[in-house]
Amino acid sequence: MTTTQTKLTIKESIAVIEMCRPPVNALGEILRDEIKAHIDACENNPDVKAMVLASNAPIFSAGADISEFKTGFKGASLASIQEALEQSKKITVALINQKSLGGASEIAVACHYRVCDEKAYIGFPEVSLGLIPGAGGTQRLPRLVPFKVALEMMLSGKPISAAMALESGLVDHVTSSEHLREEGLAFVAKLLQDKSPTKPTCQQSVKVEDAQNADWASVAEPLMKQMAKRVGPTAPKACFDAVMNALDKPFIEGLKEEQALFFKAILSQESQALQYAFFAQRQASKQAESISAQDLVVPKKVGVIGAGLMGGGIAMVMANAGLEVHVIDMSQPNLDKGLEKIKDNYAISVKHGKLSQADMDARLAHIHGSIFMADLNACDLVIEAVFEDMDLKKQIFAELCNNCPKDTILATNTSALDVNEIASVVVNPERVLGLHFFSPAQVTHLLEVVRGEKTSDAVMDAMLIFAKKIKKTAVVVGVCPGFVGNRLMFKYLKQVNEMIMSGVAPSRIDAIMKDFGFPMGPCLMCDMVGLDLGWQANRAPKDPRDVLCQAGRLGQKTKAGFYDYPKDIRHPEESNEANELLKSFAKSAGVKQESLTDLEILERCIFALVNEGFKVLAEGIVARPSDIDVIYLFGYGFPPYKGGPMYFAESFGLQKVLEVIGAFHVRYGDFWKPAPLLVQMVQENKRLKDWSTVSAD
Ligand code: 3H9
Repeated sequence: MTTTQTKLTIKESIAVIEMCRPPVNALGEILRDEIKAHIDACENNPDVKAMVLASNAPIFSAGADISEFKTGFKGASLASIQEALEQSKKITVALINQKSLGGASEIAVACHYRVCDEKAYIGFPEVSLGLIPGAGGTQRLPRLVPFKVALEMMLSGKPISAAMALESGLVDHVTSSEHLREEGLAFVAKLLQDKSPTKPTCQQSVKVEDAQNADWASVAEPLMKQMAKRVGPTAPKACFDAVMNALDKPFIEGLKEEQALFFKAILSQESQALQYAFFAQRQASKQAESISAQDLVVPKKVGVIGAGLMGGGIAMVMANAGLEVHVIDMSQPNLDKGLEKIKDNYAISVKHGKLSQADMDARLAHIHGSIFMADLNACDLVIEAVFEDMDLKKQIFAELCNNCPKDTILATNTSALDVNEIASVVVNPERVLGLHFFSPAQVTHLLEVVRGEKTSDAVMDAMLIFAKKIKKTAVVVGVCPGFVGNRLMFKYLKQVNEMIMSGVAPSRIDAIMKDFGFPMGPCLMCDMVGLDLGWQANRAPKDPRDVLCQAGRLGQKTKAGFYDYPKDIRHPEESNEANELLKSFAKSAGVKQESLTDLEILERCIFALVNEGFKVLAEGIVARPSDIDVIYLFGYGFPPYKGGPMYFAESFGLQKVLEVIGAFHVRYGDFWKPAPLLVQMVQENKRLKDWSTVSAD
């Protein structure tokens, strides 16, 4: 048989079926067909006594090929592969390297035995895509490992480590990482020698009987609630129902119901949005013209200028990724304070059990500091993170030219200033770009990679690979005030301000946005960030934030902002004082009071983002609409199961969006002038994916 994605070798009665579909062995039609054909051939081959499913790619497998969810499954099914392995008269073994996810783990649990390397992770992440394991996982896993482990793995989507897999019985043997193949095959040879059973473990286990009397609904509830915030309610509920079937339904019946629940989930709006977001995230960091990876210099030593909140956070990101980082500040006391803050942040993680003391020490050992620019001369990348002052930034970049080799990549973490102007003081500006981290940098996933007009392709490509290394979701954006995230956010907050001025309580806006799915509403978010960002004390107040600042209510840091925080910042309370201040300011400014419906409030917030999104797209600041969605999903808490503002607009209907924006335009004036691209797309009945094909003016 000619194969393209697998390789079969038979040696000493052991057949090894290798999956060779890098990078992740996604189990697409060809791969499934070839695996199934090999299994059938080995089953009928008297020389074969054991079959081992292994991988020739960097990981075992990422599971079902998600791109097939749109086109439908053809060829051999995962179920047919599982049945063949489970019912085989030969010993069947999954040999798991690094990662086994979703459908691949479902194949693994259908094998008679599982072996993995010590660094491996095994999981069922389907819920993160708004799905449930749909190839028997919900029925086999609870029969193989303690019921609680199975339930939590599938509800959370989080993979477990090799050590935990061994402890729970999910794997039978763990090898060293370097010698998985040899040690795994030795394990199989021993099984043969011992005449170990060809056991369909999952179907006959009595594990579920021990679990029948517990109150699993109560156990699952907190996890289901937590997951629903990210993936919507459908998948966690379907997952729970499917797993519970393993307790009281025969295996075959449980499988049938799993199928029905899986196909219902796959068609849900939540799952469609999450599948879209999966590919959108990966596409966002791709450039039209990519340089070959071998030709790129990806930084190993990073300099950070500024030991403040942003600089410190960025230094932590580097150290967390195992990179050497050198922090510079203008004064020794500032530097000491910044380094101390980094230590405190790590200590909090240790206290909460999220990091070991040894890991904290190792990370701190990567962070160095000094007050001399010359100490950056060995860095491959320098990130400037001082406050937003163009003259200061230009001065720093000019100094960097004198202190670093001419190929050191120079980045600014500005959130709004013109990257091209900063680059203008650098002799070879093709190495200058923006790396816009979002606060707190060590937590927020998003990174806007800002391409200046002179930034080279090689620098952009190196930074995109680098972004992956430091575990950030990168989106390439062009230069404009606020780039994409903040530019859209200004519009959103402008609407929030206007609605407050027209008499809507901040807490009502927050409740509506939270109900939509944001982790917090805009007013609470402003309290968290600090209301005084950009506030000028000597200027007459022009919006609600200025009014609150003037009254000393700067947000959570003063325990008073839009809300009061009498206990602590985690417990905001409605503030009569703030509400009165805002009301009297609106009155003195003569703003007409109006009553708005919840829907109008929601539409003013979301469609302010969408209208600006179309403008950003038309200006070429992003390459595709989904880039805007990725920015909002990974940097601003837009609910993932709603796909991002642009995706949401399309699901709502672009025609309807335009009607609402048009009505706001009539009612509220120029702010709401519909973006020309939106108008044109509606006129030409275009889908978002075809936005670039609208006719030229
Ligand atoms: C499932 O299994 C359902 C079953 O229960 C039932 C079925 C009936 N499919 O992320 P990366 C691509 S649902 C297709 O950049 P990393 C990805 O798009 C599935 N393609 O690498 C990218 O392509 P490109 C459950 C996939 O090292 C390339 O591979 N499984 C798939 O940062 C590299 O990916 C999951 O949810 C896929 N399954 O991370 C796992 N996976 O280069 C989803 C990846 O063209 N995958 N690609 O942009 C992941 O979590 C990560 O990709 C992984 C690697 C951790 C594996």
